[in-house]
Amino acid sequence: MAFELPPLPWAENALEPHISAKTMSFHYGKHHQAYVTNLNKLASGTPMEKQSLEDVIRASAGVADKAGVFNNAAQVWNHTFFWNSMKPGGGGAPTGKLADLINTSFGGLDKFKEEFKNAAVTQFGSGWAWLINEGGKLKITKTANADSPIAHGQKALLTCDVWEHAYYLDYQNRRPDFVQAFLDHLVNWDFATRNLS
Ligand code: MN3
Repeated sequence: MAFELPPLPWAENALEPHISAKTMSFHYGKHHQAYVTNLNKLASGTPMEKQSLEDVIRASAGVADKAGVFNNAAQVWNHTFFWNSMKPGGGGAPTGKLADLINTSFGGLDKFKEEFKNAAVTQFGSGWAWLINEGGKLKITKTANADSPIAHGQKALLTCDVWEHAYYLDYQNRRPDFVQAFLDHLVNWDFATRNLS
């Protein structure tokens, strides 16, 4: 069975004015779609066709002649996770258990946002910033290019794509403004909470 481009969880213009419909049409309709198309070409006629996306990522991570498979499979997974990490009218504050974990792990929501923004802004070149759960202790990480927590046995709660294609049409070189908008207006705490269980 071929790998598929999952539907967006909201309309392409739903995140405006923070992320434009034009950015979404390229980012989802062209970039994300291309990773799916490329992965299917690479998987065609191999045992990968019957594997889950996560298994393909884990099996190809760090394998020299599987770099193309890894890059495309991880980017398919990372982007689907990124769309779900945002919602129209997002931002605000987490509640319940997640709020408690943010407080105990970072010393409060403002500290979390500061640390997440710093990771996202200092990722040199293309990559991702992540909130991950390590057995009840939350941590912020960053990965380069296509690299994904799936490849490292980590449990992700949220991510922000900091490849230039994620923000250049709307923010040009102002990555910090994009990350701030993600944290203040887009982040989907309900999705992060569901990932806790
Ligand atoms: Mn991207």
